[in-house]
Amino acid sequence: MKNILLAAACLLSLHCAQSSAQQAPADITDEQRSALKSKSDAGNLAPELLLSAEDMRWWRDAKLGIFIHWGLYAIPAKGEWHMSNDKVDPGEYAKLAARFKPRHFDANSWATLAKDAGARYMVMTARHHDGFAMFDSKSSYRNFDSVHSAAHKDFIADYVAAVRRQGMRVGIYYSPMDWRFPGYFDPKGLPENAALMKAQGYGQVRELMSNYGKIDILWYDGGWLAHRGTDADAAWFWRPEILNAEVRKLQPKVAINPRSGWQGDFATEEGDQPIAGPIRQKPWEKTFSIGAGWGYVPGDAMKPEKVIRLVVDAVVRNGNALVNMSPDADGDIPQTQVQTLQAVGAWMRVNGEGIYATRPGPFQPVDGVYGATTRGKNIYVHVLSWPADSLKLPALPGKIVSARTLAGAPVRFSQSGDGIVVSVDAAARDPVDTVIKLETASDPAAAL
Ligand code: JFZ
Repeated sequence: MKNILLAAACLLSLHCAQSSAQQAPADITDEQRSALKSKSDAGNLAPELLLSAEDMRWWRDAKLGIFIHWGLYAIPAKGEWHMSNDKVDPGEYAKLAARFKPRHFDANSWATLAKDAGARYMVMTARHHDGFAMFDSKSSYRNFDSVHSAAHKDFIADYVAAVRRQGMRVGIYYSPMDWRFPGYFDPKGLPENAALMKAQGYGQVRELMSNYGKIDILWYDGGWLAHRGTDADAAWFWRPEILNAEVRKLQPKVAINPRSGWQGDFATEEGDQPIAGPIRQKPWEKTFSIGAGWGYVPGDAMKPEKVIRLVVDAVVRNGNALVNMSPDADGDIPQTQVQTLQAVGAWMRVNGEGIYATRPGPFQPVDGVYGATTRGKNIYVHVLSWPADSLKLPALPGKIVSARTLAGAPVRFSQSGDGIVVSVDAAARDPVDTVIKLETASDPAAAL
């Protein structure tokens, strides 16, 4: 099912300006339909709200974040779209709150795991499309928040404190749309009910941006209406330029994603399909889940090799990776996910020098073969596969003075006006990415 979604998303992204749900194949689910919509953004709306390059530097340096999808949907364990997919009546769904009492919730263990995986920031669902707030929310329609659940707890408060304690940046995910409101499905026919949903959205964003200290990332999701049109198409209703102007007053430096219908400080790409093509101009973020769903669904975790490959393929193209893990109803991260993230962390400890605080270039990536990052006089060539015993790279003006892999193995190299040829003993190659550090006599200058 994930594959159908991805195939459909890729197909429609080619025509994203014109694409809309009406043109989507008729036999896809609402979840797939909604995914297609985010492919468009709101163009040039409110450019004055954009952060400066200087204010986005930490984000571009950070490269790896850990995402958490956690809410009432962890109890039925059918994913965060359960309420919509299985047509659960909102009144029935609300009963889950009385059962929400995670016995092992410990935000510190989550933040420690993320830190050990090599993450520099985290993003957690403060409220998903089901409407249940994981924080103390006075603006919540009908007190549908975690303080009024069996847990009687503000989970976002604990999460923010734990992430800060690990020295990471703090991100908050928030979905303006809420399936509990009939006005969401028919905003023109039920304008008063839709207005209640909008007021809740503005109120909750204000709470999240006011009550938890400095917030570094605001990760919107679902500035849509009625499972139809694009985020931008729904901007007449949500008025994201007004909402985000308020956000900027409360959190002047928060990095905002594009899914409120406003263009955003960075672009997003969703799903675990391979990343290809040249270096992208606007800073962007690949996001995918290592679990069977975004929210907890029993099943195997993604293999660490695949996670590393997606991280590297994003970074050599000017991107970050936001990797989702899914705590279960007790607040435990499934062991298979823990193992994957720890293996990613072990790789990052050896190879992070060629990832963190780098910029893409000076070579354009060659899909499936290599990509490059640079910082100061160093170039890091990420070799993903060896077409032959050696690899040929484009010519460089600066002279290479030394070469070795980040794992410490020797690298043979030759340099001429024609290009550079490097080779590493087969036994010293990394199965996912052999990172070769080339030290040059002069700054090679990043591509961006
Ligand atoms: C959205 C949510 O609907 C989903 O539940 C999850 O939270 C995910 C992170 O975000 O789903 C999307 C949104 C956008 C795309 C795909 C799924 N997209 O742009 O391809």
